[in-house]
Amino acid sequence: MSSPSSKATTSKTYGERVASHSNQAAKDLLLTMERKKTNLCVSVDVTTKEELLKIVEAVGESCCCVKTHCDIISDFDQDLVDRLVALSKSLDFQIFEDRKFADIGNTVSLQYSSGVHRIASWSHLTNAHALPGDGIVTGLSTVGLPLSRGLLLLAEMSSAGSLATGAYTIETVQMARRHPEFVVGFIAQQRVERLAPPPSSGEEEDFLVLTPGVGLVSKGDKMGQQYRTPRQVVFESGCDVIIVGRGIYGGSGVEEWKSEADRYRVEGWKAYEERLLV
Ligand code: S5P
Repeated sequence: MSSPSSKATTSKTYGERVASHSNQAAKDLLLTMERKKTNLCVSVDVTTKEELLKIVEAVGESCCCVKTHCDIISDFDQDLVDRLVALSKSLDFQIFEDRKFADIGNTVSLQYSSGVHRIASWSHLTNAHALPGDGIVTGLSTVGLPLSRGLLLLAEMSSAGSLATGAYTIETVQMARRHPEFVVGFIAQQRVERLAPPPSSGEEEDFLVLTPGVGLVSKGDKMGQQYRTPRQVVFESGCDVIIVGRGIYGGSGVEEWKSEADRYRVEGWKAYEERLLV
């Protein structure tokens, strides 16, 4: 049998992959996934604090990560942050603010550290578009690295007609490789690092691929969203984390949120176990 380090990323367990990461947020996410047997990230896109906390309380046990859009919450305040962070500890999940930064380095460093949201103070992971060039990573890393945060680059999107394809996706992978201490992976629909030429150093690399556009029932919405199943995402495309929003919180109350979250957890984990056997 080959040693864990010589295996392909998708043949390793999440636990085995911890050693391939130097970034603390990446390590913590993988450890959480292994410990809780879940590769589910729940996207809680609701507009009030109480709604958000109620959903997180219901789904927190089933997921490794909760994804937020803090700028859609009308009564966002420090109390929400304190309660969300407390839930992340008691229910054992990471927090991912889906901020999709897209400006020059100086501006994003201020957007990340300051303003009403002070994202870096509470969110373990955040994400950015590669569009502005390497300065966006440098700007965010000056704030995030001292706090042991991690960054995901948007290499592809789930929406119809996305322009993040081809050379743009490959350039995004190359950008990630230039910042291995802070960029821990991608938002993408497949193992995008395999689209780019292998790293020139010949060194082994390990990126986390978090994938939105996941649904067991719906195939999409009226605004361009496109859904695939957990099996298509994790087994067929080799992605690591399924991001599910309306498929879970679209349910009508606590019991339904809980059972839907657990259903996605089971489906995602089954697909991961199946891929380990290949
Ligand atoms: O390509 C993307 C990237 C992201 S982060 N497509 C997406 O849908 N997202 C986010 O994932 C989106 O902003 C939303 O918060 C979530 C998908 O939600 P759902 O309700 O469609 O599952």
